[in-house]
Amino acid sequence: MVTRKRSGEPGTTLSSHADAIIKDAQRELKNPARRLLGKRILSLGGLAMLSGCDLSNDKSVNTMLRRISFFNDDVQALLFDPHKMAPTYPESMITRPFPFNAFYDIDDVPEVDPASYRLQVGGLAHGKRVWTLDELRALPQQDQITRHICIEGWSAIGRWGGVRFADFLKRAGADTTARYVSLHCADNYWTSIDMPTALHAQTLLTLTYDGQVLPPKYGFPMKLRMPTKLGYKNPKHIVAITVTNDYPGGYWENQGYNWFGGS
Ligand SMILES: Nc1nc2c(c(=O)[nH]1)N[C@H]1C(S)=C(S)[C@@H](COP(=O)(O)O)O[C@H]1N2
Ligand SMILES: [Mo]
Repeated sequence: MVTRKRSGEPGTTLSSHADAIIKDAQRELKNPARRLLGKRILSLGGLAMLSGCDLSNDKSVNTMLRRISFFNDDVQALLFDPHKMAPTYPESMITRPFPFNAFYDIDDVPEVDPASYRLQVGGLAHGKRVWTLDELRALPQQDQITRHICIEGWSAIGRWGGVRFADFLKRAGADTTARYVSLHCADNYWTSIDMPTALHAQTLLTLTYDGQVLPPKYGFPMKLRMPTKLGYKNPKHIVAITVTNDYPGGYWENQGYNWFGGS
């Protein structure tokens, strides 16, 4: 493998990005606090070899970045502690007003009709497959005040209330040995998460925001809130949940955002 610079160009953004990612990964692996990764040191050799890949075409750069990103997912999954709780905050620290964000403008927030709304459960699940809003509201509820962190560089503290997702998955008869849960939204946004995060005690299928019915801008009628994951992994307006072993990707993930997306 030969490293070649594109002639006549001051160095491509993609390859310098790749260098930065490789340096970060190497630093991470050298950190003695990351002993857990001992088993993974072998992969570092593979990673170092990748840095010598032919960076002269986008296809090879993309392949390399994808490999690094999958490696990064594995590392994050390995470091994820299912019993470690994300910080919670007092009511006085709630950010008001809480910011809105989506891949479109606030005027284009989808309007979901509560009467005809049905949550569909598909894939590896043998329990109840269709849920009305009233049925979701009848399940045991709890509240949490946590920090939402958006990759675009802002964070905010909010209060969400709803059903523990682990409880819901149990009632839906989900196969919790499956790898992924994918979440499809009324605005055609979608994302997917690893099963350990789906079962985490703070992962809530939320129906309320700050004690009120979840408003449209924050995801009416239902949003999955995970304080252990970045904002883009927290889908709003969910209409379908699929339990699967086939990698489902996601709206932003398929455009390069890291899939695990831990915060
Ligand atoms: N359905 C849907 N869910 C989504 C998004 C979206 O565009 N559509 N954007 C994500 C991103 S990037 C962020 S930061 C949060 C913003 O949630 P908020 O409007 O409640 O602050 O929603 C996430 N969930
Ligand atoms: Mo975000």
